[in-house]
Amino acid sequence: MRYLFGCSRHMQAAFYFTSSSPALVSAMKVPERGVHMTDLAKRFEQNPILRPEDVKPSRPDWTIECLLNPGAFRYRGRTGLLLRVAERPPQESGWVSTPILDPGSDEGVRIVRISADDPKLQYPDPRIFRYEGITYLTTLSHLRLAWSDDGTHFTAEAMPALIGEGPHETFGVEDSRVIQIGSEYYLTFTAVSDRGVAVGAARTTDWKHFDRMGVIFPPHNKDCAILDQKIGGNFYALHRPSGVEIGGHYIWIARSPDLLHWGGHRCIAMTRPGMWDSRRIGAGAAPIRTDAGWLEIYHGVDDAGIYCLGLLLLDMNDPYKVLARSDTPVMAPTAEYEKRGFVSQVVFTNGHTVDGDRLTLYYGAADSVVCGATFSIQQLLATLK
Ligand code: MAN
Repeated sequence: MRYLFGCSRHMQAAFYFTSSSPALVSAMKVPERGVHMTDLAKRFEQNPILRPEDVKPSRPDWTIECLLNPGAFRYRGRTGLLLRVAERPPQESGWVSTPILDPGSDEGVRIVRISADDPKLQYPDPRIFRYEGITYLTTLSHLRLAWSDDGTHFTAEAMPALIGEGPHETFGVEDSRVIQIGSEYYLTFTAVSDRGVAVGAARTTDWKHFDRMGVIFPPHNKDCAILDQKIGGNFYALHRPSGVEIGGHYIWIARSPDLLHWGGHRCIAMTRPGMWDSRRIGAGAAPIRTDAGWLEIYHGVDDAGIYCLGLLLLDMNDPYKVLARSDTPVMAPTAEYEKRGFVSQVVFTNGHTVDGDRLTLYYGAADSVVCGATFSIQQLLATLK
């Protein structure tokens, strides 16, 4: 038996279940890219550096479907990644099931299980489904630490570092961004629930104890990247609210005296029709301080649903001012592990480390595995001239 669902996100895609293969299958044609670009990423030879099978599921009877989009930082001479681990119960033929955090239940988790041929089920995208007026995620994500001495070979911890807590995170926590201010690390992440998609924040000094700071940007908002230095007494954060009927998925900036109370919101970058970032854009990791200004690596999605990376350069003393922006991406899904996966044609980053001119970017490839690549910061800046 085969169940077919239309797909609006990728016009070329169909997602179906078969009785021989119970897992969700994404059958994707790779569209030809019409944009001329120079891919400046030097991908690690070891890619992918972490795959779902390298990590223990948080429950023995669950499957890790995707290991993706890590925050990155340095701590006591080592590189740390805060991985997003997306799990669910093994999928049964003819059924869709996803876990939801439910503090009221015995195990703290409830499984939503729906017959795949129920006419009320809508499956527009491998990441979500809709049923009886509620949009669910197909997986439940938590954040897990992995450590490395050389920035390339990582070992993941056995237990989650952060799992969803309270009513605003019942569908999980995703895609962390990490900055260091003195001895304190400050993280932002996507907090998902039936109440919406919001930005949560937490602080730590030892990567063992986390001080939760609650929701800092309410729904719909994600992709929050904070500058790691104050300018004129304020912190600045890039964030991505989404317009409902008017507007779109654009990058905004806000300022705060204390990393908790944010104001002075302004939209600084919109999508560009006909270009590589025509459908949606969102910030990556924290902007990098350079001689030319704050360099931000952001993701853009085009009309075919392809996720690429490009640059925004913000004024050093007034980050509301955009000095330059990439006309073409600096990295696009070209490797096989970026072209095919849970969501095909995706390079997505929210974590990097910087050592002089060398930028080491950690990224999720095809929403399935974690990879690394290096760039020269001067070479990136030169593309903006
Ligand atoms: C969204 C988020 C990311 C994901 C990309 C690509 O931006 O859900 O976590 O990596 O889509 O699917």
